[in-house]
Amino acid sequence: MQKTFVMLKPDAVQRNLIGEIICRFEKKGLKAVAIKMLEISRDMAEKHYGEHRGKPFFAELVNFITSGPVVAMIWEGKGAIQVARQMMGSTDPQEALPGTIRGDYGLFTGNNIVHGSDSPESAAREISLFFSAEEIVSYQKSNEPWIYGEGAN
Ligand code: D4T
Repeated sequence: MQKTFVMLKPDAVQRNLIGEIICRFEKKGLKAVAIKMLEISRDMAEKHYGEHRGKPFFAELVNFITSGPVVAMIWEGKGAIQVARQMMGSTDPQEALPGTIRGDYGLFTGNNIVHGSDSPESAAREISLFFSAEEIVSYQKSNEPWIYGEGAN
């Protein structure tokens, strides 16, 4: 099954949205295989957002993501990368549709609550940046046939 990296940004933590957002991923049927809270160092932030280095919002982005604790997670499931991106909504919360996380909880691009990997390559890179192999669990859930049909197990 595909794995994706999801991070609840400092604004989600400060605004008491951790449980609400985890609840959405759980209810969708995705499976949590790693979760931890941490403070991101500037070095790690610059690595995570390396593709944005040189853009006008880069310094602000690094300042924001290092401004308080975040929750780093790995969610597993069929098509997990695309599914999580759709659940998050557009980067700009003003444009994100109601029903998406950013559409329901955000108003400003700089503080857009959640990050999710945008491709299998970025998922692999971000997972290995934030988690060691020992921190990622592998387990079956008894509800899988109810999510994926009888072919699940
Ligand atoms: P992340 O990477 O945080 O999941 O966001 P997206 O994948 O949806 O969007 P992105 O990589 O284009 O942007 C990364 C991050 O930068 C902030 N940002 C972005 C910003 O502050 N101003 C901007 O103009 C843009 C484009 C928001 C998300």
